[in-house]
Amino acid sequence: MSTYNRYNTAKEIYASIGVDTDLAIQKLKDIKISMQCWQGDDVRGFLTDQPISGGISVTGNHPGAAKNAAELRADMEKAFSLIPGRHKVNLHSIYVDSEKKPQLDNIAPEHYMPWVEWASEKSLGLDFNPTCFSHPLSSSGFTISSADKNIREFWIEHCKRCREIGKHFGEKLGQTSVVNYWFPDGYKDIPINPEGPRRRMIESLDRIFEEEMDKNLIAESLEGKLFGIGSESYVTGSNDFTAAYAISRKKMVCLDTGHFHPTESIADKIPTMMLFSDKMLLHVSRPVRWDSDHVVTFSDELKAISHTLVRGDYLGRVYFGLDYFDASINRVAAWVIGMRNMQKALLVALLEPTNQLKELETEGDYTARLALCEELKSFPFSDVYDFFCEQNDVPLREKWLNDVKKYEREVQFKRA
Ligand code: RNT
Ligand code: ZN
Repeated sequence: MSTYNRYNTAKEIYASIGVDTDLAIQKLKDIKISMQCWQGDDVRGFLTDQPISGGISVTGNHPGAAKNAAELRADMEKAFSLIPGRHKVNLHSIYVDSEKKPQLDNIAPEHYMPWVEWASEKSLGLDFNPTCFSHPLSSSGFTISSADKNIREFWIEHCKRCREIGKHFGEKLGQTSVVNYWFPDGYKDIPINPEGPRRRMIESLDRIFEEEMDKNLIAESLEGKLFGIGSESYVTGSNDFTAAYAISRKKMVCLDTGHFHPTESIADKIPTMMLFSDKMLLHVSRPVRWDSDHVVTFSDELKAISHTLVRGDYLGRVYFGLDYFDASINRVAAWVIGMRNMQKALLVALLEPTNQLKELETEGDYTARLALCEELKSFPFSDVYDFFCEQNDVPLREKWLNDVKKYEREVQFKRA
């Protein structure tokens, strides 16, 4: 049966429970997901040869990682050609693309010019991140909450410069640039004075954000963390600290799905956050036992998050960024898998008769609520996703893998 015919059958099935598949597709098309550049080169960047540090790590040795910005862009283009829709690219400050190699407290928009030109040509948005890890000045385990004034000043300046760059991206591309702040600061062992670093972090952050910036150009978020390797006992920017700071300063909270206890549901945190802030950022990742940043799968948690977003009508208030790095598989495939999974989960949620379910809940008919939710799980959403792929000229189902294998043979494996 053709994709179109399958779609029409699915459309009828969904229509029988009051769901408009055309509308769901329309909404899905408008959702931009920020694709993390750092999946393409194992979070190395193009500034130094420092190994990755700061409580995060990449494992695997699949050949063909991008070695420079041109290769990284080519790889991302390949991935985008296999993902329906127009999206965004998430850069870290270490992805400088210029002759000059500036210090992190010296970076400026000029060092990212080719990225802006490329994004503008491809109609992509650009997001940005300070890189407060993998650097000699973060090797003590502290950055903006360090007791050492020189260390604090260096990272404050770095973050201020990142804001300027984000603002520049927003101006040049006509799309809000999301700048996300995350600090690895913490103690391996139990601190006597947990308040000290947090007070310093507040002071540093207030200085970073001193200058008001146009929220249409730059939307800023703070990402908390449970722990990292080397900060097992204490993280200055814990979830509670970060959420409280962000809300009190009218910044966004970034919830990273890898930064919580394994049994904690992120889906349930979103509606609470949305009561206290206008917008938020989601870092979609997959923790396996810890914040291991595995490739995002089509998991129950991902679906639960998507359901929460649709049911609460939060889609217009949430920015999406993928955040994982896996070097054990083809890096382009890793992007495609995660991006398509995010879309599929959102589509499943968009194909739900939300109002009907809300009514059942209000009436107290929990039997029908559960029965319908369970039946919906085996509705033919994949026929709708296939149709969406076809409309967007990208391969259906597993067919995209052929393209990646070919690219791997012809491009990635030929790299030095
Ligand atoms: C680390 C955070 C952070 C990073 C990226 C590379 O725990 O999740 O978002 O993964 O900045
Ligand atoms: Zn993250």
